Amino acid sequence: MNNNRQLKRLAGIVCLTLAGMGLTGLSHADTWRYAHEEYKGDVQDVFAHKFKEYIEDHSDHSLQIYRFGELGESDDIMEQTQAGILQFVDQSPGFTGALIPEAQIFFIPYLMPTDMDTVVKFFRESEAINKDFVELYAEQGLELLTMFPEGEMVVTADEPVTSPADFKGKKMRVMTNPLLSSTYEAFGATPTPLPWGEVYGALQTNMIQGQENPIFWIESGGLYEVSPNLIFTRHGWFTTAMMANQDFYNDLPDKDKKLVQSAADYAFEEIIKHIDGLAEKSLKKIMDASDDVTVTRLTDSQIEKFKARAPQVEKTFIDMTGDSGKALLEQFKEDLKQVSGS
Ligand code: 6CS
Repeated sequence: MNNNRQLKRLAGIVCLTLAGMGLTGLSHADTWRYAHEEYKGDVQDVFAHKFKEYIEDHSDHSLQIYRFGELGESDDIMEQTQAGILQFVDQSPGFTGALIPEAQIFFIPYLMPTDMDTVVKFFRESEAINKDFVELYAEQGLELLTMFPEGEMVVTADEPVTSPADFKGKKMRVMTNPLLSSTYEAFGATPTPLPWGEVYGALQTNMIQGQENPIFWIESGGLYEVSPNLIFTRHGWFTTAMMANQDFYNDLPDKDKKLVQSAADYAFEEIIKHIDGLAEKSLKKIMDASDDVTVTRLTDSQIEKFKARAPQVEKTFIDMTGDSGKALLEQFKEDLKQVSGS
């Protein structure tokens, strides 16, 4: 064999070896871990399973999903993700305030539109959501993959509430972010921050007299059993955020980064279909299950009394977050103007 042929043969062997590594060594199948904050069949669980379905249908990787309680509370699963024990997490901004104060923007009352189509358009198109928040989460070692709405916030209480005066003396459970406490203070109530695991028991024992959540959760968590007066205040939407540990994400080959992004996009579209009509279905289940439930839909003039308290919460948000929060709020409002067409 002359030198030339020997070289060609060697080159061929090297090529085959590299191709083999590509199939077996470099692109091996991994099992990724994903935790969220809800129960079987709830919105975050549906999202997680759609994400899993896409990943598993389009790669050799598999996804292990952990639901509420299996690995602890919301703060625990975030810590585990930051530490790299979990690769993916869904944590709602309601619990992210200490880590990313700007995430509390969702708790400025009456900032978000009330109709679902506009809300969905906002999540799809907003620069604040799709660019600014990505940067804010990245500063905490997190690759934000998507934010999505779960449902309109509805207040439940021990009696119907139609004005800030009716909230006087009521301890209202809030998720553990300081801005949401400011909102309920502004509404005339006494805010009581609690992790989710303590809410049902606290309502049952009258330690607290109310809370807020989307209807599907009031139904699935049985909150109406212990807090039967539902009040539609139209002050906000429950939003959540799904993300990856950033070191894990950055180390993925490009094709897996694309896979993860596409899986998040697919799950987003599926969840928008899932939440369409979900509140109505859940309300019907509640009404069928209980004779004690009352439903109060605030009139426009009743809403005005709560809305009048929103500017003080907006000011508190800026005090808490400084220039970064102020810029985010401006972008948020600009994006809302674009999607509302006003
Ligand atoms: O109120 C809460 O804490 C919970 N609410 C919803 C809709 N999802 C998860 C969260 O922990």
